[in-house]
Amino acid sequence: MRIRSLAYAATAAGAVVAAASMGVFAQGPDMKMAAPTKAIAVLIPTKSGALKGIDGTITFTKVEKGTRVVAKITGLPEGKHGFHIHEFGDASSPDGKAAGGHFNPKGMVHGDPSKTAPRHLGDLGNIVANKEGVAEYDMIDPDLPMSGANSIIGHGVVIHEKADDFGQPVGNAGGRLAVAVIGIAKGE
Ligand SMILES: [Cu+2]
Repeated sequence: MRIRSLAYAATAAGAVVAAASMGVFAQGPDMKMAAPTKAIAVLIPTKSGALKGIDGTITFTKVEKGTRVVAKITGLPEGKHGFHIHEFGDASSPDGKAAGGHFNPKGMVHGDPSKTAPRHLGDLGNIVANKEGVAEYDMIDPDLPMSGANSIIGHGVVIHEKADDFGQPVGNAGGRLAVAVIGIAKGE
């Protein structure tokens, strides 16, 4: 009898635990964080980028017509550099390759984001560095989501050695000078 009541007690306790965890799931939608309105990516130079002293941040802010992408990067060789969101938010490899290929959740061909033609979601075109090595970028992208299935949050950003010439399959932009991970930032 005693054993039986203990077993009963254990079952009852289990049920309470189960109910509690179900409760957590049931509360999911309420507990879920609101969709991010701002994200930030802080550049980490690759081995070759570190030699040049590359530094900078990229912010993504939700605006009425899409996502505003603003970047200021210093220490770049003068000229155009391919600028993409890559599949992985992984800056761990010295050559930047842990960031994987272009973020392309819709399975499109590579393209120029300033055109209406198809593009990888991660195709941000080029950033252009002046003689002082400073590149600034400020564009509103109508297609970059910060929430939902194709959210850019947690993916990577890559600054390439060469220009993205929009050739197939990935724009011939060469090696990687810096990588960043897109994280949720405090909204404005
Ligand atoms: Cu790239």
